[in-house]
Amino acid sequence: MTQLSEHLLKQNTAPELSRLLGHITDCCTQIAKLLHHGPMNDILGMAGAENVQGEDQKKLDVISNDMLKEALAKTGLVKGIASEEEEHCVSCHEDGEFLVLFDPLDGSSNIDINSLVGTIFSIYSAPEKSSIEDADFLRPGHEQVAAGYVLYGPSVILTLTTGQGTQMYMLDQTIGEYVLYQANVEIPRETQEFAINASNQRHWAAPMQAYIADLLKGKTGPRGKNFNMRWVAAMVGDVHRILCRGGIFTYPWDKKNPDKPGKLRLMYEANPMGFLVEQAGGKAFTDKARILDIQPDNIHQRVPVILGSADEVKTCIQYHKDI
Ligand code: AFP
Repeated sequence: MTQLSEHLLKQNTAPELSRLLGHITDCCTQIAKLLHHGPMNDILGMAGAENVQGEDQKKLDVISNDMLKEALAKTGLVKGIASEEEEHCVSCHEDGEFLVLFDPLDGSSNIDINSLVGTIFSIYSAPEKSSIEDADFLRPGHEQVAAGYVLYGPSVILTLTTGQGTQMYMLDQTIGEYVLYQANVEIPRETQEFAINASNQRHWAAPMQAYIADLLKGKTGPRGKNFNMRWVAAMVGDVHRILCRGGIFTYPWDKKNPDKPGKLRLMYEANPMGFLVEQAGGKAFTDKARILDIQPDNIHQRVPVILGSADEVKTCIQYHKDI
């Protein structure tokens, strides 16, 4: 079995990036251990505070954020970090070569029901200046040098891209190392499975209403086939399923929050997932544009997201052009 470090070497990954990925994944292994013992360590439940997005923080959101922040600051490789749980970027090491953005615990509403959660990360090369500010992070997703997530499920899975395809590694708990188990993941172009929070249906815009209505008509409808539905409520779990067996995932704009362009965050959710999905042959769009081409205007910017099997994403986007 090929270990992560060996595999990165085979792919001629820059040694500094390999080291950084080693530090991130080691920290995720520690988060996985904490999750494993969650109820015993009294780390479930609310932290009693809100993050910058106005969302209630779970204790584990705060703990995993602090763990990653501390681990990355120590490496000397990182100039600064930005996180879902931090209002502004945090400076780390003035000679650091990388900027790292992360959602320390995606899907944290799943923690208390022992369901899927994960850590999502996005890596850019750092600008050549000694101090950084939020504006230095505002670069389109196609400039990412690496992106990935660690899924804390029945197995701990790292899914990673450095721009040479999307690879999956599994944590071998006996040696504490991630080993390659699925090289060059390919998302099937076509699918019969979709993921959307249907409880928001009455709030969606007309194109999404029409698209989902046609999927639900099944074999006798305009799509001529039956569709299955899944919703994990953790993007990391839904995207993992799509990487494994195809599908379309969407969190569209809805008029419940008309001033917000979407729910999901561009820089530490949509961009890294978009990079992984495209590297596996899928597509990742808002309702208008390719996600990786968006010029961000804020580190916590939100976007509508439509991603997954290439042909199905194209079909969904077509509804947004036609209606
Ligand atoms: P957190 O990162 O705050 O846990 O939110 C998870 C998430 O952003 C994304 O991972 C899910 O797809 C989505 O929220 C679920 O949202 P609903 O609760 O509205 O279904």
